[in-house]
Amino acid sequence: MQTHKAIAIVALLSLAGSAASGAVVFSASGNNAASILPTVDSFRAALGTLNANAPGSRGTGRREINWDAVPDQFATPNAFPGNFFNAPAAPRARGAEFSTPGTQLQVSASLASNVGVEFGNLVPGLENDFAVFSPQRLFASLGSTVTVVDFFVPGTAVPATTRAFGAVFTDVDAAGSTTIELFDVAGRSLGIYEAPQGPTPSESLSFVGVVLDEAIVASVKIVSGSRNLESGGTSGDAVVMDDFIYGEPVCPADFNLDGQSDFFDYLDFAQAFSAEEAGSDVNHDGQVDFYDYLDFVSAFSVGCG
Ligand SMILES: [Ca+2]
Ligand SMILES: [Ca+2]
Ligand SMILES: [Ca+2]
Ligand SMILES: [Ca+2]
Repeated sequence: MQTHKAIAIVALLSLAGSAASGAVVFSASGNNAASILPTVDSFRAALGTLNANAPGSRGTGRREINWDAVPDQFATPNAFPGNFFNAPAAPRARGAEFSTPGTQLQVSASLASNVGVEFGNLVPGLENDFAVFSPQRLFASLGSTVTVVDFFVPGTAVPATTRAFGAVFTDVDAAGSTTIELFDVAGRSLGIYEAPQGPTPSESLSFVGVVLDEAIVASVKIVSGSRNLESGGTSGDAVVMDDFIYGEPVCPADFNLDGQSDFFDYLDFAQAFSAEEAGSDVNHDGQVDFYDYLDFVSAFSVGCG
């Protein structure tokens, strides 16, 4: 019997001088799903309602991806298409696309497929290093430990922003090996946040999630460990991903966040802009000026898909 260990930390960070005026960080590690679930659930509660996996932005709430219903044809040993969860139809319209500077993305096999669960097909034994938060599938990049997430109005090609992102990882052995870094629309970093080290040498789970007070996150760079998964061996820290949980991707033309772009958004923006309200700082550079007006009009002309 393994001893039950769980670490949960909720920290308030002040990012003075940054576009992110405040960030609330949720992080935990443990030797099973139950041990990190309270922290994951607190993060979920901070984001709000789980929205249906349908096209269009709801303005508020959250979306999730647990990889488990991905069909075998898009799971290991086959590559996973990075735009799978931004298809223009339910249940795949979730507004997140994935890429890697490595060779390909993969989702691990189901037990029924007989390929080998938890990436044991890539290197025998990996299934004994990893555990699942949601059974049975996990997610990984091959040829690199970097995975990039870009947000869109779900089911469309219209870029969107979110106020929160969190991910579950398994088998984080080295402190600092696994991080998420949030970026705004201009590619400026909004901070790097570590997934905590697991309490056991194998099959641990770790979670890190960050909530900002505004939806200014356009992309996330994930570094999952320090060993390319398929290379095997013992050097570096092999880490893979499970559930992604993120704030509803918000359409830049939906100024009043009611889930649609219409003339009321234009009126509300014009009013906020003429009053020089902080909310009309559309490009989040700390000042309200004509560039914000240009950016909003440009987004408004594109609409929300
Ligand atoms: Ca899963
Ligand atoms: Ca590891
Ligand atoms: Ca609106
Ligand atoms: Ca501005």
